[in-house]
Amino acid sequence: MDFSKTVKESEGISAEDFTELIDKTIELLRFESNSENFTLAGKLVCLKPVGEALVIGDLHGDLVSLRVILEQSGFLQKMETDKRQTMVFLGDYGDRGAKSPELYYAVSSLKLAYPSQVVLLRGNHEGPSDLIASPHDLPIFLQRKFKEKWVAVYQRLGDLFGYLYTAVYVEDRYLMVHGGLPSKIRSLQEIADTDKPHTRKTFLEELLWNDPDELVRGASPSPRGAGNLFGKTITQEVLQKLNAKILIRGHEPAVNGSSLNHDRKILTLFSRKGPPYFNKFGAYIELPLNEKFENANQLLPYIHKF
Ligand SMILES: [Mn+2]
Repeated sequence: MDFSKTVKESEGISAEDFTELIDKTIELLRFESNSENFTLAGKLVCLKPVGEALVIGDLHGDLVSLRVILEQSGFLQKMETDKRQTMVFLGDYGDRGAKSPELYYAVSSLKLAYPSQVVLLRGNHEGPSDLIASPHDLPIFLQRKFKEKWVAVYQRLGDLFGYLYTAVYVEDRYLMVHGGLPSKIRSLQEIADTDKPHTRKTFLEELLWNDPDELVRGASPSPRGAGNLFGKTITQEVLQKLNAKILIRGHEPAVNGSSLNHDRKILTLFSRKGPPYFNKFGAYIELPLNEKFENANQLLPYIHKF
């Protein structure tokens, strides 16, 4: 896939063609089944421990950073020569960046071009319609781009959000989500079930919105207005219950693009740059999935910043 071409396309695209691409992505996700690289259980993607995964954090309409990541890593070529290479996005593609519509176009195009090698997770900015992140300026950027046709495009994007996955799991290794760990979660099945309405208010909200906190004991309501802050003991207990060693998540900016929490059991990746955030660098990781690591300190050699 020629990513520069996709970027150019995304810039001049009509509302009709944009909607058509989103529709195709929805159809693909709706009928998606197990592939060479992953098995699917509801909203959970179980990645096989083979090859490498390029994991990308929040992008928030920063198309330039996505381009830099793909160029610097050469990962599209790697995916083309080796079908066991996978790309995982941790969600939050839109809002806060002028290129938000183009970013949804770009990640949808990647999924369509490499269906068995790309995983799109849901961020809190792709939340359900009754749990919308604020400020939510995607509608403004859509309106600028598509004029009076923006509403239909927005509705289809909202439909797409409902088809995105909640988490990636690599057995005995990683759990990847946008936000963080719900204190009361007991099994992977409960993550798989986050497409069911009864789990919506409990686990989905927390997986999309939670943040680790070094001082909180247990869990306490998040100052974000949704989700919780969760403490170190929750990280230990939940990772053990789910048979994972390290949580990889996005959601929070970090000065150097990445940060560690909770005795190095949590890696946060933030991949966009520029206002309104203060980070000097964006970061991503190229993770060898077959290797077993005990803590995120051991992942540092695989993190790249830009
Ligand atoms: Mn977020």
